[in-house]
Amino acid sequence: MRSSEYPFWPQNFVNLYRETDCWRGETFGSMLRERAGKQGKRIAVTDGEKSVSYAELDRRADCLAAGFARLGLKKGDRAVVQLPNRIEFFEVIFALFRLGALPVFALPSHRESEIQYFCRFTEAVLYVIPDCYAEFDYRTLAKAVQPNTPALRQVIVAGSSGGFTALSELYDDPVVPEAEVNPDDVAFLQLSGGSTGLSKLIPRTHDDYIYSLRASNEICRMNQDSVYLAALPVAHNYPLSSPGALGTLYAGGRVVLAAGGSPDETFPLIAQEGVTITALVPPLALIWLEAAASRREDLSSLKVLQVGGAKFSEQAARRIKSVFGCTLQQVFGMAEGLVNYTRLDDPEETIVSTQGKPMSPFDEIRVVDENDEDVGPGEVGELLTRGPYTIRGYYKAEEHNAKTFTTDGFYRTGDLVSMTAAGYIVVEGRAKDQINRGGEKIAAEEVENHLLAHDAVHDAAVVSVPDEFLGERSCAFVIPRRRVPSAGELKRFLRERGIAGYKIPDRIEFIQSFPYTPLGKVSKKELRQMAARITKVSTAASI
Ligand code: AMP
Ligand code: DBH
Repeated sequence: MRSSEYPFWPQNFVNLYRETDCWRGETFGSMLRERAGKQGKRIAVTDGEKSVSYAELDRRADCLAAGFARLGLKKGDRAVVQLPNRIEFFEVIFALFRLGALPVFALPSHRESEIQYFCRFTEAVLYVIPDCYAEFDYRTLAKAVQPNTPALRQVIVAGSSGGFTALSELYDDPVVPEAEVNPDDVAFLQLSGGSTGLSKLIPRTHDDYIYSLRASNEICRMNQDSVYLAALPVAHNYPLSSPGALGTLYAGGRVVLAAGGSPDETFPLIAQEGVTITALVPPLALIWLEAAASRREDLSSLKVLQVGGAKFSEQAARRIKSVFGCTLQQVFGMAEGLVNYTRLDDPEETIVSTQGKPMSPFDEIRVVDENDEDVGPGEVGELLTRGPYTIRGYYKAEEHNAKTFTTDGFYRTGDLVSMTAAGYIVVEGRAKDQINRGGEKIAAEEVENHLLAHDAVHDAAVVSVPDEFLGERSCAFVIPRRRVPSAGELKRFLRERGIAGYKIPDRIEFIQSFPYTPLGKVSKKELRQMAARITKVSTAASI
């Protein structure tokens, strides 16, 4: 596995992280086996109706691993997993972990364009989907993708198979997996939001990810009595690992799966299951704040409400404690690794006004200017980081890695931050060409490339516009060729190209030419200002 496709830590760091007990030599397979041995009867995961105990989850993962092996799946093979918050998600990923096959964590909102890319780029041999979810039939998506993905041998459906292989038919009698899985093997590929073109894939090892769970659990005080509500799509790094569903399983607690994050879907579950902790993105936190006043469910079991994925406004942050009677925890993390938390016993001022501090004493942080020189205390610069659970490079991305990582292995986060005197991070902006739409990241270049495929588009530039609810929305500036298409036509075109809905620009503006920087690059800064002005005018006009 130690190939240039999966960049790894240099030996001196490997030694350090082992000596300091960060990397303890556990795997996801062994972790579940151990919990099943110690507390087999306790519920591991429930959706409020169906539940699976630790012993059952362990057993079902073994059965499914045998079924996958029957299909020819081997250690190191990739499997694109696109499952919503259902118990099968855990059975599938633990089965893959047991075989040493790598889940590639697609999100339910991904469509043909993203899925085809994941399948092709990783040469995935399996693609696992639900039948239908959120009024979308994933079998149709699989049918569209399959002819263009030669390595893909099987589409597996959790639910009614529609001509593909049913997941339910793969629970064979357990067999001993052929190959041993090692703690320093890559366990899965997580997705980055990306900034240049398509999402990059993030190789995370058992050792490094399990360390991040252990460190998260300590900070979030997770234990056997913790009940974690997955309100966000559980394949995403934040609800998966900060401490998320996997952190909860590591602690021996109970994971409660909500099909969606709305108060209708989550509040009854909180009351029924006695949820103690959950994770939200800022727009969802605003919806919950709004709903709490008029709802009757008893939410008093909730001890910690995490908000992260995008910057949470201080004003809204101040309301959490009084409305929910629990502690707010700000979470500033990334699938590449580094996660920052405010601590549960931090002063309220720190909790509402910062995005926390690194979870591990072995996280190394630098805040630098354009020349990679450290900025002064309190000044704004780009955040660089390196540590025991932060990758040293993306999967199969040598050229990109050379730009995104310093020669001594720091990851350039693309986030502009300042540090308080107490070492807490405040997110101040972004240097990367990305829109953060309420926690959903959009790589501007990816959408621009799709727009450029349209006959009537000469050039395109996508930027963010401030938005009270989502934090940011997206605006595409388009220079038309001779004929000016309508905004609706372009949005339809993007949808037909099969991109996730959140990437479709909220607004499309036609323009004769772009503003340029003195160096001759399209000035996104000026375009952002223009977009903000246009939006303000049109919002004022509609009031
Ligand atoms: P990704 O690399 O796709 O996993 O996305 C991680 C990025 O999300 C970070 O680099 C930040 O830009 C953004 N992010 C995550 N949490 C926060 C937060 N609490 N405040 C501001 N930005 C955040
Ligand atoms: O936005 C993220 O990617 C994120 C946010 C909070 C994350 O990956 C995490 C915590 O682990």
